[in-house]
Amino acid sequence: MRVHPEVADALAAGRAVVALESTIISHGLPRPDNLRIAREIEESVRAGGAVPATVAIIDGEPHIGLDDEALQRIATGDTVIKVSVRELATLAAVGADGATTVAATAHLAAAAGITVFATGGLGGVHRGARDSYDESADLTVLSRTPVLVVCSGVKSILDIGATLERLETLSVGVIGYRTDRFPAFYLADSGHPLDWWVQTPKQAAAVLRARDRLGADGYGLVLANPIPADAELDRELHDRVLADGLAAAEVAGVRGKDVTPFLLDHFHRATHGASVAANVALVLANARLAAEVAVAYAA
Ligand code: PSU
Ligand code: MN
Repeated sequence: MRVHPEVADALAAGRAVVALESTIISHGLPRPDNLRIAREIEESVRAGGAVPATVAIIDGEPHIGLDDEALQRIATGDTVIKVSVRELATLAAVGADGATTVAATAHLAAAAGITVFATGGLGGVHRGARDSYDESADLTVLSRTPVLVVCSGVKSILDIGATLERLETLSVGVIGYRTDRFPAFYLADSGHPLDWWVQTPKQAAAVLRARDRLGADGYGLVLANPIPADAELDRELHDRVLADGLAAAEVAGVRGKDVTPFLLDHFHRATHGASVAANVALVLANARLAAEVAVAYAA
């Protein structure tokens, strides 16, 4: 594992670091804007006072923090593979480039000693999982990885209620940020209530510290930060595009790890960029909040 010198220095000095995933760059956002957005996400972490550590695999080697050349490779490369935890060893053995999912990023970040992690949305239980068994490894990995993931909930391409039930079973704590409703990525409110919420980054850091003291530190936590109100997608457009996308995936017979990128791409094309704008707004806000939590946790 290669830790970028700036990240290594910050960790050694006990300063705030925020891990960032890279599948959102390679498979979650359209080109060519994805590279610019990846840089903006890192800037947002810096604006919040922390050091960004974007995680990806370069020539088979996990990198914790990317220089600009590596970031460009992940954003523009034609052979970058979406990697979850189970593929890390295979990719290392063959020496290929990979973009890490929430699961793989959380795993590598925790191994490097990073606790706070920002992304757009988590993977979860897919609609129809009763038949397909399609549930993201993000959930099971979070149940054994001591990170706090700042995200805007999960997309309604998933079964949100089932995802929340699984998070409960897996002992992953879910805390709202200034909300008592679990967010649905493009929409601030999924309709599902939350039992717990915090009002400040300091309070979120207090939960992390208490967790450390109580020895429950093998489990992940989710800090659910709703999309800013002025960036929400129009509900009617959202519902229509969602229904079309699910039908298109069914017709195309999309399976396995291609399902999420397929649906994201459908959303981006069918909303003519409105979903990308929403995605960017929420991920920048999450990066900023994660930095503030990391700063409070490091203090
Ligand atoms: N949800 C999003 N955008 C994304 C992803 C999920 O809104 O880019 C990516 C993340 O990297 C997440 C992964 O970890 O998809 C989940 O994929 P799967 O459902 O195949 O586990
Ligand atoms: Mn899946």
